Amino acid sequence: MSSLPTKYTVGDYLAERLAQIGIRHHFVVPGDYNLVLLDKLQANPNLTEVGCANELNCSLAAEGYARANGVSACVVTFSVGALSAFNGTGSAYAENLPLILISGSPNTNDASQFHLLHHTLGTTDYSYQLEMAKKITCCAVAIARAHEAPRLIDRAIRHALLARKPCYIEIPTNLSGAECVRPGPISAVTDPVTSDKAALEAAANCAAEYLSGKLKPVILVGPKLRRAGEGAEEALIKLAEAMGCAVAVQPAAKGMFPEDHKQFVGIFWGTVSTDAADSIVHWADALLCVGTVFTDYSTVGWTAMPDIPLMAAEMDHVTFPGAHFSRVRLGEFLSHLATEVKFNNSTMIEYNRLKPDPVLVHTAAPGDELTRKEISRQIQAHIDSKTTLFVETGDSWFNGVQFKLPPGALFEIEMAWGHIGWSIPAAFGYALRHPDRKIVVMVGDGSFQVTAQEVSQMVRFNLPITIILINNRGYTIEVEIHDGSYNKIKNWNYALLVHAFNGEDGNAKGLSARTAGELQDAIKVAEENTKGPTLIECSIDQDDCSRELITWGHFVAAANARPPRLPGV
Ligand code: DPX
Ligand code: MG
Repeated sequence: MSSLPTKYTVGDYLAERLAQIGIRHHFVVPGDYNLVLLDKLQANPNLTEVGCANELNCSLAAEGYARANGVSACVVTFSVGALSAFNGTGSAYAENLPLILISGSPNTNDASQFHLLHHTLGTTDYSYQLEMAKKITCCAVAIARAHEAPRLIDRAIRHALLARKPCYIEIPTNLSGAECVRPGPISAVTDPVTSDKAALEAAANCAAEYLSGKLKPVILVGPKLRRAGEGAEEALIKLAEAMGCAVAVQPAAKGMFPEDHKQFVGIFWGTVSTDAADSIVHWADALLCVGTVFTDYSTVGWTAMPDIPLMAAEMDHVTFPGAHFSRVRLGEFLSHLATEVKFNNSTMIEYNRLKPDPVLVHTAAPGDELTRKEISRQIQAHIDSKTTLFVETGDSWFNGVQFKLPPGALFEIEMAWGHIGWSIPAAFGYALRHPDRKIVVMVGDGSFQVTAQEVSQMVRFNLPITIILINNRGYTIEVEIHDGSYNKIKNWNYALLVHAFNGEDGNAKGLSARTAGELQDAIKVAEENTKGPTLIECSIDQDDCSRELITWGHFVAAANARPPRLPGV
């Protein structure tokens, strides 16, 4: 700690807070409004600066880092940078990830002198970026004087950590190096809020009583379970075992309840569910929803919205039919309820009757043309306990949720925000925090084209990420929702592109597979390439998409096409 400054500037203060909350890498794109700030962050020995190709990718890389680390930081310049970074910030909001968006801004004298400035809208009101940030973060602050910085920085970071949402900190270019006071104990920023004891007790009693009056309880797990942290995932396993009931999982929560657990009954995704998850969820007479998110996508165009009253256990409150309890932390609630519930395995008995037999998977001959099913078969064999699988928006979602995750394997999906191109920068950010994990990305050709540059950062940092690029020549998921010529895209030579990213010193490998044998060989190359990313372009027929995608697409299209409701109807 001896190298930490004795006199603090605003930039030093921020750097120290980022390091204290466990950030080891901060993602940046430089610009003249943030250069002094970047110098200050660089000077902190506990932070490593990670440059990104553009601010969209920078924000999505930070989004991925927050998935791995629990919190992340993205540093950009005013407007031209920040407006692009708002997209990844929106993702962090929708996906419940505390991403700290930090933007440089104009010199504090310029607004009062009515100066027109570069990188701005060409008006002299520079508050618009802060106003926009307020809509997509849980706390947005603009530092106008150095002495306010400690209070505002601490406030924004604490809000983000507690709410599991992004925050925004704006620092004028002439304040990053301005002196401010030293930081106080970090516990004031990071200490968790604990449950209100009376509310916790009452919520658990109420839930236990409600469940004891029901015959067929089922637990439905949603993506906010992992985001809640504080031991909520472990507590859920204890509760499930105490209840003995079936546990279904939403697609965005895949892997948050172990798939090898005997009470796991599949992914509940309406008519495109895996195993018999939909049958058992619809058979239930009580549904304990733990961190669930119901959207048009997760409910298959609202066709799979459960039609019984829901008991919703959220990150910081629980709501049951007839009662609401504020300030109840999810982990504490689940642990407490586990000690009060009665064992009732009726839904497991029924599920074991309904459970489909394992599907026999056909193995293609080496010379056979590559198909979607053969790609999945080979990836399934490649997934082990150290794998984290990223599945991109597109048919990769539907192929991804079908995988059987062995213990320890992790699954990442961005189903709420659904930004095509997310998986490449997000996997890059995630890999920096977890270099020990075997990271596999399944991404479509259309998505890859949005953020392809970030493969060059995987090259720069020697990250052995495997990218399975499924080239079906266009936006197939959109074809199933609503077709038109706009769903066609320009084909690229993806394997060669990766070689271009190598420049003179990279270790990336780019391969293309048209047959089952070629894919097998390419996966071997990826396994042996420990010094950089390997991209395998898998060419498949344009119409070779999952049955689930087509079915889901039809229902989502129908929901999109509902005619406007007339007033009073
Ligand atoms: C769009 C989507 O090639 O996957 O499997 O072929 O569908 P599939 P691709 O990656 O194409 C993706 C494409 C265009 N969605 O089908 S899902 C609309 C969209 C989005 N995000 C952004 N822009 C448009 N989801 C940033
Ligand atoms: Mg495609």
